Amino acid sequence: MSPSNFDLFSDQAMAESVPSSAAALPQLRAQNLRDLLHHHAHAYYTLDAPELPDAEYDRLFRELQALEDLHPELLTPDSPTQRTGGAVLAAFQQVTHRVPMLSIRTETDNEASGAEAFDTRIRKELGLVPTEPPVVYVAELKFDGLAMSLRYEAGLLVQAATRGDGETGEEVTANIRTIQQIPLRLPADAPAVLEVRGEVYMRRDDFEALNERQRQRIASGTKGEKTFVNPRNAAAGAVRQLDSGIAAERPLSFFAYGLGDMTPSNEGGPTWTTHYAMLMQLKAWGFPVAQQTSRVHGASGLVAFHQRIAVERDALPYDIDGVVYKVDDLALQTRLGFVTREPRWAVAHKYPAQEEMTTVLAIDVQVGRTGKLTPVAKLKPVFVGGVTVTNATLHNELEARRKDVRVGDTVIVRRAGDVIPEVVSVVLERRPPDAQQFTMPAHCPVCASLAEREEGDADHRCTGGLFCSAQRKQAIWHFAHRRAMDVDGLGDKLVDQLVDAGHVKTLADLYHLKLETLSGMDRMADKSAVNLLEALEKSKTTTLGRFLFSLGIRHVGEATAKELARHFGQLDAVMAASEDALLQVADVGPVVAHSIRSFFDQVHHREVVQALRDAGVSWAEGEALAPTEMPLAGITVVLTGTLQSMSRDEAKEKLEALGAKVAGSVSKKTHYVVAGAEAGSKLDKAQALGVPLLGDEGLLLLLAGQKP
Ligand code: I6G
Repeated sequence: MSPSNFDLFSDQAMAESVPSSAAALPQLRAQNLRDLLHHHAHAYYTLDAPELPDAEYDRLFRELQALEDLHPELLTPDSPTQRTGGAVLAAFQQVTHRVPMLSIRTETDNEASGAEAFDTRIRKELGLVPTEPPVVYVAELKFDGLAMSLRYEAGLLVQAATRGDGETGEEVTANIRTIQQIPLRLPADAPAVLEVRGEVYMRRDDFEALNERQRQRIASGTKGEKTFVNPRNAAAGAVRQLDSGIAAERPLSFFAYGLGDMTPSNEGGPTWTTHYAMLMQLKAWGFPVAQQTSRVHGASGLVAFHQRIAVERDALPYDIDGVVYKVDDLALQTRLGFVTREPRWAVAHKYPAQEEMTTVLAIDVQVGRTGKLTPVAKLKPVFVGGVTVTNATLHNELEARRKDVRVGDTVIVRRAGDVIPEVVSVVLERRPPDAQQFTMPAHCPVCASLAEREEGDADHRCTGGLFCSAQRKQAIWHFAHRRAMDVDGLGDKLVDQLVDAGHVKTLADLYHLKLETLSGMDRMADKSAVNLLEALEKSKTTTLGRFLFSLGIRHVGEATAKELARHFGQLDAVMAASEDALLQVADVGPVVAHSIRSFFDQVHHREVVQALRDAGVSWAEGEALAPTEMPLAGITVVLTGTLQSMSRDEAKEKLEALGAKVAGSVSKKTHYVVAGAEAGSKLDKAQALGVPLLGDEGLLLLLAGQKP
């Protein structure tokens, strides 16, 4: 049907589509409603371009249903009301295909060379010499579904049959009628008899929604329900449903890719001479044809298509297992003919499967650099998505429980693109009777410290911190950070090497490193080793705030560490503080207080602290000062531009140590803006608001406790 056939359905025509005289003629109205509903179902399901709100479609549908109830003689087999299913069969009838449903040869080579091999074969069969032009092919998608033959007589869908053994299939018309994309009636220019061949499949989103509904049914105790392992399996189940009412609840889709039997109508035979033109004709008659279908030239065209679809594959809303190449020219197809039951002019070129079944050998718990515990399913090795997969993350305990993966289970593993492999679902029917539900261990499998999950957090974490070897590198890297102990020259790579070589097992080991050890590390010049030792020595003299921050206590950031130092004045006081005492510190809430308390409750953390003190790490311990007693208490300062006397970080630290608040933006509440060279918008804002401006000198006065 060309777009102009749809003029009848334009908004204007729709509004006028029921002349008052027609309302009095149920037959005309029924025909009119069928046309409207066919048109809008095609726009919605096949063209993906709805023209009518769902509610309006439903209203028209109900009107037709009411009319047919009132006048059963008006019911026609192509009525959209006949898609909903309902018929229950005792068994499927056998159907002999008038034109056998062929199978397609699969190219064994999954690489691009598979496409080249097909082109070479075709050229050889056709006796083409290299100087002759490239063969024109049609490249199509190979949907992961079920082959189906749709028979139309006098324009009406009369039969839908599965492939079966290619000669005889099963009649599944009632179920296939429920597929909205399949026309129940063809336009007048279609042949008198037409068999359209294609693939019935289920979209991934429809599959997920169906499985969710199935899970709910199972949970609510409905007997005989199960979830489906993949969209193909769900589609096959729906097609082979004896109760078409159940089939109607399992949304299927369809793509056309070829023809079977055909008797031209009186007006003459087919007008096409190529496969591509035939597909375009099917499209015009209302059948869905994959939009990716392309006419390409020669081996290079096939290879390019194979590569393009490999990239686009994961973004498609349905599964494909490969692509199909066909010689475009129908006369050449006839010349090429068949080998046994496979056309010589077509080949399927597959991609590696993205889902496979395997078994769970164990569920291990891995500890990440930040202490996060991750359950990982250890799988019987399985080749999926082009690689051998032996592990699949289960993310956390909640996720492992949601999927209910158990040791001994048979599971479906998916690996699409470069995404890490995951367990998609469990095949419950194959679960061993004694399989135990997974629970997270109470202790870290690496260091045996307590594993905790905070409220609102999905992840369990090891509380071993500095002591846990799985977290060692992260802990050392954090310790050396510029804002922590500020060990210049101790970067990630060097930390990795020192830990891997066993030179640093705990933080204090850093202060016992020897020049020879450091010089022996990769890309470590003698000079750099000397510099690092100097930096380590310098870092020993620090502040309590920096030291507390460097310990990497969970939830204790730089600002909280400074507050703790200011509040308690001495490390021993922090280490001894109860959660209640900790709650008195500005910005410390119950989660932070609990985290600090449990950190220092662990013997090995206290040992690390002692070892660092023994190695010479020290700071000026003072009496705890109430924040209000500090010289710059209540003063808010903003720093901008490049200062001459010190870096902005240094200025911030010194100001904060005296009780000032260093803010990031200027407001009316700002007491001073310290502006260095190339100060920008903050300076402008300060001037606009009349906030006092200070330079380096003013800053030094402020730090000396004098009013600038
Ligand atoms: O099984 C098939 C899947 C896809 C096909 C096929 C196809 O074209 C996209 N085409 C033919 C001609 C055959 N099987 C026999």
